[in-house]
Amino acid sequence: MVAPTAAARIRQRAVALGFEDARWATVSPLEGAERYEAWLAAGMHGGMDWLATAEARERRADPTRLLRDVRSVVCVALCHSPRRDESRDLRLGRIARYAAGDDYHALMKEKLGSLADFVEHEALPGSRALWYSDTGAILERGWAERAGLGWIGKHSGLLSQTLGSWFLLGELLVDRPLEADLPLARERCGACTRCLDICPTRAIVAPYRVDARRCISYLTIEHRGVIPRELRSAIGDWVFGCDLCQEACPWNRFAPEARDARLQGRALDGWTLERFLTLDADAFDRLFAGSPIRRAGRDGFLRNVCVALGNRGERASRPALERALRADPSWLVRAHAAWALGEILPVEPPESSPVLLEARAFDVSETVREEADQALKRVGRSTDTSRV
Ligand code: B12
Ligand code: SF4
Ligand code: SF4
Repeated sequence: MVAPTAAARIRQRAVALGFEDARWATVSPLEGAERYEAWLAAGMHGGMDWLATAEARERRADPTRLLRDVRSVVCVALCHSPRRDESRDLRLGRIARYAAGDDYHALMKEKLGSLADFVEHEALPGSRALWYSDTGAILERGWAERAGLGWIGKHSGLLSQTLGSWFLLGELLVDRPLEADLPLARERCGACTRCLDICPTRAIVAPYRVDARRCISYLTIEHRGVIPRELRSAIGDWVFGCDLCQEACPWNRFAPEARDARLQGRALDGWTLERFLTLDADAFDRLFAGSPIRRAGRDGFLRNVCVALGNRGERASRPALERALRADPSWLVRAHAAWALGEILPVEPPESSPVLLEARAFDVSETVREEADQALKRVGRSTDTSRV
């Protein structure tokens, strides 16, 4: 039998380690597994193929595939900063709050690893506790909802009355039962539809259902290729992730501050969107060492920067974009630089687009030539290349 104080001690230790909350759920089939299957069947995972493998699906449906004899799932919430620095956003474009500081995966490793140790050696000696956060084949929101950390909002994120939604999730799978769960959080979205209404790409296709292929977070972080042209303008100046559906949520008005200073946004003094375009692969890795932004990769991030500059439409950005279109080693970056120039040039005299003409005629990549052609059409130039 489990000592009745074990769960309370785990919760206390979790809070001491810097988590805002910790709750636990009993293991039995999760409603979320069916929702997950339906989401995959509709193709809403886009290019995130690792989510759809047979192994990933089986593990999500059955956590005993992760830890045989698992009896409890302890779910924790780690708050990141709820604030944005507007002057920084002006310089760098908008970065999702969770990603503006150090990589939370490293913090989870430290804190959850320590909590797992505590469970195995002190709270439940001889037990096994495995920790997960984000990258594991586990339905994190579904378990957190079951554990009573909060409810699933219409934007599909987990939120709570006391924490809002600016927090990340982590879990411990434990092979021992814990005492009765704490009461569940009541669903409090009511008739509100603010998150659906604000989403600029209409990615929340129905309450609780996000089509990742349209979500700015997916397009700027996980998506590896060209950003669909019809979605580019709606991305605005988000260069990594998107927070709009959470910003619109009334429950975030009183969200707490991050307790761990490593989750506060980095200043990146001296950097601007235009200067990001000078980053080569090594410089990118150095600048974003320990930051979630590395996930997008150098080419993906610079692609996003071009889209943001195109959407801002400022003439002062043109030299940086022209340099990128002429000389960037990545066709992906050149293609989006061409698009961005097409968004900026309409306010310029037509003869000021030689770089686009050159790219349309001579770039080795067909995609870049096509983007340059489209951009030139937008700026009203003839498609005649003889003047290059
Ligand atoms: C793939 C993924 C993405 C994809 C797809 C997101 C999505 N909504 O499915 C993309 C790249 C778009 C993404 C974006 C973001 N993500 Co993400 N992502 C994941 C990941 C790896 C898997 C999510 C998944 O399985 N999606 C498939 C859907 C079907 O499952 P689900 O998200 O669990 O969805 C729940 C609801 O859809 C619900 N549901 C479905 N139908 C119905 C119907 C009803 C009636 C109800 C009540 C519920 C319901 O059921 C599911 C739970 O059981 C998880 C980590 C993990 N291993 O779980 C992180 C995770 C969900 N992401 C997270 C974060 C922070 C984000 C962003 C906020 C980052 C940002 N600022 O840019 C955005 C938010 C976008 C959004 N509105 O969801 C956090 C969420 C924390 C929280 N408080 O909820 C997680 C848990 C990572 C972590 N460890 O903290 N993400
Ligand atoms: S993160 Fe942005 S794009 Fe994605 S669902 Fe929310 S508001 Fe829409
Ligand atoms: S914005 Fe409204 S509908 Fe969306 S999650 Fe928040 S309370 Fe729920």
